[in-house]
Amino acid sequence: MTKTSPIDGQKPGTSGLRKKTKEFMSENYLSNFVQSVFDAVIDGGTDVSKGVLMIGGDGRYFNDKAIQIIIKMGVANGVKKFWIGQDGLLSTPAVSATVRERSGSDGEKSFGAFILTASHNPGGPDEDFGIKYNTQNGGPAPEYLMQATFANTKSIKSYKICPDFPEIDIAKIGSTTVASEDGISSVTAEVIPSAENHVALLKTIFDFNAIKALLNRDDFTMIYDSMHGVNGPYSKAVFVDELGQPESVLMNHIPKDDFGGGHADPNLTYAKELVAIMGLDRKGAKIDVAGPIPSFGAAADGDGDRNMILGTQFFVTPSDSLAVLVANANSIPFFSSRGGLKAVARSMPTSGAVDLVAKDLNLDFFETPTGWKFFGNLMDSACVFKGKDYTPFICGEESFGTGSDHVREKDGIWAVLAWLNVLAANNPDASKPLVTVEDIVKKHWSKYGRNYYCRWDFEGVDKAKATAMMDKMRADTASNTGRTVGSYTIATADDFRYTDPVDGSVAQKQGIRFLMSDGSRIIFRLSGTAGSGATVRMYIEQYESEKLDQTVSSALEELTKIALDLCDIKTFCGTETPTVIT
Ligand code: VG1
Ligand code: CO
Repeated sequence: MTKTSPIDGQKPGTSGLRKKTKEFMSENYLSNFVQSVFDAVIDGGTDVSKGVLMIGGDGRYFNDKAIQIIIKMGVANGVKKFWIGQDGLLSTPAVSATVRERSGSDGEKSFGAFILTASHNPGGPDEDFGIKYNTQNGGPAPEYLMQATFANTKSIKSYKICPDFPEIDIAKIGSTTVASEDGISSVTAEVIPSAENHVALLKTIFDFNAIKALLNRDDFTMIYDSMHGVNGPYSKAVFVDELGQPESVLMNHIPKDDFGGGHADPNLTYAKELVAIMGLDRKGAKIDVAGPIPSFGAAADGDGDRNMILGTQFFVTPSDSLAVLVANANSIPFFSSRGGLKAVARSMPTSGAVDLVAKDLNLDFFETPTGWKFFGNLMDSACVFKGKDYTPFICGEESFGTGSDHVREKDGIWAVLAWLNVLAANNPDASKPLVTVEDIVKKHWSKYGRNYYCRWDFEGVDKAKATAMMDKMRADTASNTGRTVGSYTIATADDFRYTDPVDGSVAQKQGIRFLMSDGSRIIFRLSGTAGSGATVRMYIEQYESEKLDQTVSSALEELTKIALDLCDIKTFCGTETPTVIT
């Protein structure tokens, strides 16, 4: 037992706890949180001496040290077996896949995992670190477990650690067994290959032969930017080792503990190297490029759960990407072989493009709060909660996250392979001209119409001021309802509230919505992943059935002005200029 006392501000956000690395490295910070998780997990009825605790991360600064601390604490808390990703690396979707798929030599399975990541937030000693806990289904810890964890952080008095447990060499695959002093029990820490289980799973989902044939066409080229995050080894395993592509299709595929000084966030602003190669600028407008442009470009974030999809001089918004994948899902064996896609879900701020497809194809449809944990219950509805079966299932968020019920996290490389599988299905004959990413999206718009959409982020604003701004809009929902603003009428202004249809839990204050009478929407949220300060997110959407070829900024010009007026961010936060537009 090591004495400690509560540290303020250890409330997990949208996806775990994220803070400045230095704060995480300060005395007891990590240990307090980890002990609070162990206590919540054990109080929740998990016997941690049975089964395996998995640990891995996105490779950011402090990843390696944190792993050794968690092992020593795990031993002291009764864990007998660990699986650790080689070099400390496990992408978020790979953790989910490995928890679900891996069996040890005695048939043992994992009961949970610590993932060391702050996702797309920059890494390094002066940037961000993060930690999240996933449970036995491979998904993020549910709300009640995180609430119990947070409560524990506020009353913690001591934590358990075995300081003498040896450091594990995480660079080498293999197992280390340490017997207890009395010789009665032993602890085994096994370093496992990071990509093995995830890649094996992906191979059962997609038609790798069809994808290979597409990639081998003379008129098809691709490039995949891992942004120096954890995705590098996975992209190599899939595209080079399995699909036989040259290493030149991989960009920035060597993980670095500071992501090469960049911001490993796959969007038009931060993936600028890739975006330029694909012939676009940060607004998604075409630029002149010397030489040929690849047919397909993609990028991943720090922990490998996000994806950006690009065609030649063409950006696919994440909301459109979700809708197109749903419309084409049955060309992917994982869905067709199980009787076809059954249900879809999107987070509330994600555009309604997928809603139209769900309606057309008569699929069950759900609108959830932001964050992947809400999708997990829907996927587990039958197998865990004995309710209706919503699988096969696809879901996604506007924040470059897409996935299915093959795991319980969003999965960056899954989305890239899904697009390639859909492209392959649209190009059955290699002697015919290539049907491109742009062709597929435009055909989709001509059938369903287009949801013009953008998100503005105001990063690093003052938290108190941003909160005051949100409080004002919340207080004004009733008086705003029915108001006319420019050429729009606010049909409903509210604060999004979600009742989970599977377990009945209620999530409140999930975002201020202005729902216009013509179906357009303006939404405001405060980010739950900012490492420090606050980030205001403003989401704008307008549906058009006819005018399909406008630029996003001109289609959304009036609504954007209205949005800035409605929130009055200028007065509250002193700025009207976003740091990122996606
Ligand atoms: C953001 C995104 C959200 C996503 C979350 C975790 O959350 O908006 O859609 O699920 O990040 O993604 P927020 O609360 O900052 O808006 V990741 O790739 O950072 O784990
Ligand atoms: Co991520």
